[in-house]
Formats: sequence, C-alpha cells, structure tokens
Amino acid sequence: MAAKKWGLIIIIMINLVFSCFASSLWGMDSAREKTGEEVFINQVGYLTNAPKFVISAKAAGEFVIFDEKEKSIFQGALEPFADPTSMQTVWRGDFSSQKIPGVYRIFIPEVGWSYPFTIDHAVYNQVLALGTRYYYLQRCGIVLNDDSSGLSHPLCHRQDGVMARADAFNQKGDIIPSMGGWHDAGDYGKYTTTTTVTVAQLLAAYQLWPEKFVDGQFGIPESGNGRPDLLDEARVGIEWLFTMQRPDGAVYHKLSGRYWPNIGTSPDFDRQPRYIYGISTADTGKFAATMAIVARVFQGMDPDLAERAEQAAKKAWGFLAENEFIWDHSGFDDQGSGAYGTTDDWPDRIWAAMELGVLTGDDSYVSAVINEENTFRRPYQPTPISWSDGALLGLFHYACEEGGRPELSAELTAMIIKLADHYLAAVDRSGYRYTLKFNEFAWASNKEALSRGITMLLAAELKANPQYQLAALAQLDFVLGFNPLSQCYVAGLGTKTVKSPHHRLVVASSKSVPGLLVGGPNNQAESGVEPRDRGPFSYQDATPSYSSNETAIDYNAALVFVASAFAATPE
Ligand code: 9MR
Ligand code: ZN
Repeated sequence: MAAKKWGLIIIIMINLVFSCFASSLWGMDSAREKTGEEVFINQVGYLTNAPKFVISAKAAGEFVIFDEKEKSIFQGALEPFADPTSMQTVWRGDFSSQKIPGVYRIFIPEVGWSYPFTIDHAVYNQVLALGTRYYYLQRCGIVLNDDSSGLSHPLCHRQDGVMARADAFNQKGDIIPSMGGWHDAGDYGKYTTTTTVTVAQLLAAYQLWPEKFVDGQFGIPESGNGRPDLLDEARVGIEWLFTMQRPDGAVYHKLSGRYWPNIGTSPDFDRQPRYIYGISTADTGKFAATMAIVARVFQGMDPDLAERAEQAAKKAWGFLAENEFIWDHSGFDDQGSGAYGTTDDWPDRIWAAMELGVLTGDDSYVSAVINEENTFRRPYQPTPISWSDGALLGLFHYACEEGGRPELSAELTAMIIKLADHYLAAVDRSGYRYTLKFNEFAWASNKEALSRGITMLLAAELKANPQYQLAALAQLDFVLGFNPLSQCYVAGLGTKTVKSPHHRLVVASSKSVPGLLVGGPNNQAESGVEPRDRGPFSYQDATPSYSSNETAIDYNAALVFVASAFAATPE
C-alpha cells in the first residue's frame, strides 16, 4: 500500500517536472531534443481502441504523453527490441491504454519529441477521403480545375489512342476512341494491368464495407448524383477499360506515348501520339475478372452497366479459352512507358475463372483451372494482390460465396489463412509490427506491405481472429510515419509528409496531390537517387527518385482498401 502511494507521488513529481520541460519545448524545438527525428509514431493517429506504439531510435527508459494543453497525461516504459525491419535495436513503448480522443505528442527525455498525432474513432476517414480523391486528380481526358488542391490543367490527351501496329481488327494509325481513365502514376500512360487491379480492389472494398461509402463523400464532380462517390470514381476506370477490348474479346495491354514526357510536362502539353500497343492474355484475364466484379457490384444499382460488364467479361473469357499465352509486345514498341510485363498468365486465368464462377454460378469456369480433386490444374502459389497477380481476390470471393463447391471453398480459405498467418508471424517479430524485413524492401514496398495487410483483412473475413485486423492496421501505421525515417508516405497527411514526388503534374504546377502514396523504401534503388541496400532507409523524397518516390494507381488502391477497413461509417 505504502509503496503504491510513493510510486504515485513519484509519478506526479516526474510529470510536474516534464510539464515544465514540455511547456518550454512544445511548439519550439530545442537543438538538443529535436522533434520527430528519433521518436516515431503514426503521424495521422490512432483509433481509440487500437494498439498504439512509440519507438525511440536511441536507448531510453520511459516516454511521456502530453496533450494539447501541455499537460502530461501518461507515462510508460520503453523496452529494447531487436528489430528485423530496420536491423537495429529500437526502444518501444506501448500506450494502447490511451483512448481519450485528442491531439498529443510524446516526449522522451534525452531523445526528443514525436510529431503530433490524433486519437479518434474516425482518424482514418481523411486517409480514405484523400486516398480516393487522388484518383479524381489523376483523371485523364478532362479539364482539371480543382479548388481544394489548386491543381489544374486544360483538356489532356484528346486523341487517345492510335493503333501502333495493325492487327486482325484495326489498321496501323486507326483511332480507337479511348479517352478517359486515369494517368497511371507520375507518368501519363494508361495501363490495363494497373487499371484492372485498381478497379477490382476499390469495388472489393465497397463489397465488404458498403456502409462506409456514400454520395458526396469525396467532393468529386459526380458528388450529388445519388450514388457513392467511390463507385463514380471506379467507373472512370471501368469505362476506359471497355475501350481497351477488341471485338474478339482480347484486351490491349496499354495506351501510352512512345517516350516518357519530360518531368515538368503538364498533361495537356504531352502532345506526342499516344499509341495502343498489342494485346496480352494476362491483361485479358485481369479484365475478365474485374468486369465480373463490376457486374456483381452494379447489378441492382445500374443494370445496364452490369450487363455490359458481364458480356465483356464473358467475351474476354472466350478469348482466353481459345488462346494460349500471348504477349504481343516487342522491345521496340516504346522507349518510355511502363512495361508491366509478364511471361505467364496463369494467375490471371485463375482470377477470371473464380470471379466468373461466382458471378454466374457456372462451374465450367472454375473447372478450367481446378480439377476434380479441387486442386489447381497447374501449380499456383497465392500472393498478396499486385499488378502482376490479382488472383487472391478471386480465391477470396469464391471462398466467401455460397453455391460453389464446398470442398474447394474450404481449400481456398485454408490457403488465404496460411498466407495471412505467415504475415501475422512477421508482424509479431518486428519492432515496427511491419511485415517487411530489411531485405524485402523493393520497388513499391509501401504498397506491398499494404497488400499484405489486405491479405490479413481477407483472412479476417474467413476466420474470426482480431489479430489479423490489428496486424493489417500496423501496416498503415508504418506508411503513415511509424518508421525509422519518421516519414509519412502519403502526401498531404502527417507532419513530415511527401513533398517532392516523381510526378509530372506536381512538378509542372508546384502543387501537391493530396492523398498520393509513394512507392517507398527500395533496396535496389534503380533511380540511383535513394541510398541502396539500406532497407527502410532506402528512400529519398526527391523528384528524380522514380523508384522510391513515384505514385501509381495500384498503390493507392491498396491504401484505400486498408483505410476503408478502418474508416468510421459516415454519419
Ligand atoms: O509499380 C511498378 C513496380 O512494381 C515495378 O517494379 C516497376 C518497374 O517495372 O514499375 C512500376 O510501375 C511504374 C510503371 O512501370 C510506369 N508508371 C509508373 C509506375 C510506378 O513507378
Ligand atoms: Zn491525360
């Protein structure tokens, strides 16, 4: 009893000392104890009931949380942790017990301050809003005049697109009306590969959490039309995808200029011819799968669109059924646009089969890729969703829906759980609760981590285990600033935010694209700008760093998906 009382008195005294200390430092950083540099938190913030961790890069024993009135509200211990993500020892503290909404900062004596962060039940609604609105700012073939970001450009790419080569249906030089869609990234190419997996993930998030999406939510031109803004934005990608399908069902891989436009080129100044290059069965498979999802989502809401999508999906499937792997590109096709190349379409066929099986209830799609013993006709290892393989989503959709083969559903469920458990174990080993180990940081590492998070969110739908959600959320913590560079990787969010992404419109306008997620740390450092082989430190917030600081529509799709899972339902 007495010991407890003394403990309390000591804590109160320590708090008093820190309060004085804090008032001199709050908002005004001393040279010795800097802000943000060595104390890491999620700079956007934490859900009231979520786990909350702070990391100190330097040895320290305790941390103190201060509220906006500079009052210390909590003191906790830091424990050393051998962290495989940074390959360093870090000192980690847990403040999960803090649930009172507000804005806070953490102080670690002799180390420094954290950036401010919020605790709130709706703390990720802004992540979802900006992350989704990003697509509006990436739209192609529009006049952009956006007050909130200040971004604008006259009508761009008005002649999309020109047939680069003749095929059985079109002559070289023919115009195939294909305006619209989204600029892929910091470049202006439009790719079936990323547009499909993006649309599919946006719609999958909607299917899982429809209550989180309403009309007027993101402030886009379609706001007010009575339909959730998310679906309006997805439709921009969907309508463009329709234009990429050939009459025989095959789908063209990409539409882009022959050369990369210079980095400061506004889209309306990119006036080189924009070519439609050859078809691929990989893209045809992704298209079939995505259109099958479109058909399901829009069935009740927009039967016309749903019908068009179903027919397009079936036609694409028909082409796949008639053709082995095709990749109709030569190295001479272009000298400047995304390759998104592949030598195998098996994952795409699996994905298409699953989604069409779910849409139609017809087992013949499924039996094209799965045999009577419920195993894949050719070996297949599920992976987190990426531009090169979206099949996991198909496996998930099949596992969720009634009416398929029950044994197959059980097999697919087990596969997804196994993959998720693998990442769950990685999270438990990491000081940052990140799925990536030091040597796993490659191009688009931020997206890869969020995709692993998605894998765990899908598993959570199939098997009740709250750890899956919490581990997925931890991937978002890292991307929002809880990392060894103390870097928030989403422009417009956090304190140390992305300022110089590799993005042509950003350079041309000197404005920011709020909500833009960059690729992040990349050991290979292809651009030669970010440091090589430094794991989570292989990142540079610099325009020329296309391999660590570019965006892409499929990166944001992973961000939007994970943010959707944790956003509060709009009131
Ligand atoms: O996101 C893509 C990444 O996974 C690849 O490793 C990389 C190299 O092929 O390409 C990335 O995609 C880029 C695309 O090729 C062109 N538009 C910008 C994309 C993001 O950097
Ligand atoms: Zn454009």
